Amino acid sequence: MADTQNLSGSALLVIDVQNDFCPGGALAVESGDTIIPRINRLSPRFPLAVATKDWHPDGHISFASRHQGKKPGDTVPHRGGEQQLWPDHCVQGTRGAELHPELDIRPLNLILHKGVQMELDSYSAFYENDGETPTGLDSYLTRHGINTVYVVGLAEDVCVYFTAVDALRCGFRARVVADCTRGVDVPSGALGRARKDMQSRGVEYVRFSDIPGNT
Ligand code: VGL
Ligand code: ZN
Repeated sequence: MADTQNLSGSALLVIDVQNDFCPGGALAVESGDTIIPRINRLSPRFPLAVATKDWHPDGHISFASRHQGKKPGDTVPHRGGEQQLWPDHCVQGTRGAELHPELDIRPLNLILHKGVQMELDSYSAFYENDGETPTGLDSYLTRHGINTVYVVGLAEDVCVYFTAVDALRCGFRARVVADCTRGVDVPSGALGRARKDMQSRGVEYVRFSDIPGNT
């Protein structure tokens, strides 16, 4: 079992717990809101807690509505790779882009906006999707003496996945809290692949009850 006895040197990364990713939202993750009470119990136990918000300008490259004849789930070629297309979501300043009202923001040290560039998506909290533009989170965590990140939030196979993998790339230990995340599984099978890939790279899966201070 993972050594989770002591949370010093650990940060909690709360990924995209926003209205649009919760039931009723534009890109709802099934039972996405059910993880919030557990996240609220975790965040005060960490010396550092960071939340991210997916924060797109209207007309963002990742919106199917921006590409003629395309629908959510399709992909378009983009900068030598592929851009996955989604419904319009997390548009800056809208209610859908706000953190879910039940998420306790009081223990959060930092709220990081990502995906703010019109022509570039950002799934990971560490790098934008070009794989090289840093968000600044790596330096922030390093300057705070962090060596391990616990990743929770939405969605497990998209932003949680890319955040956990990039955390390893930045030299942190990365742990996903299995019962504090939920996946979209788009396209179907993506969630299973993401879990397998994370674990083969060295991301550890832990449960809420494994984390010190939980009762
Ligand atoms: C996300 C799809 C598009 C996420 C963000 O937060 O997982 N998924 N943008
Ligand atoms: Zn997005």
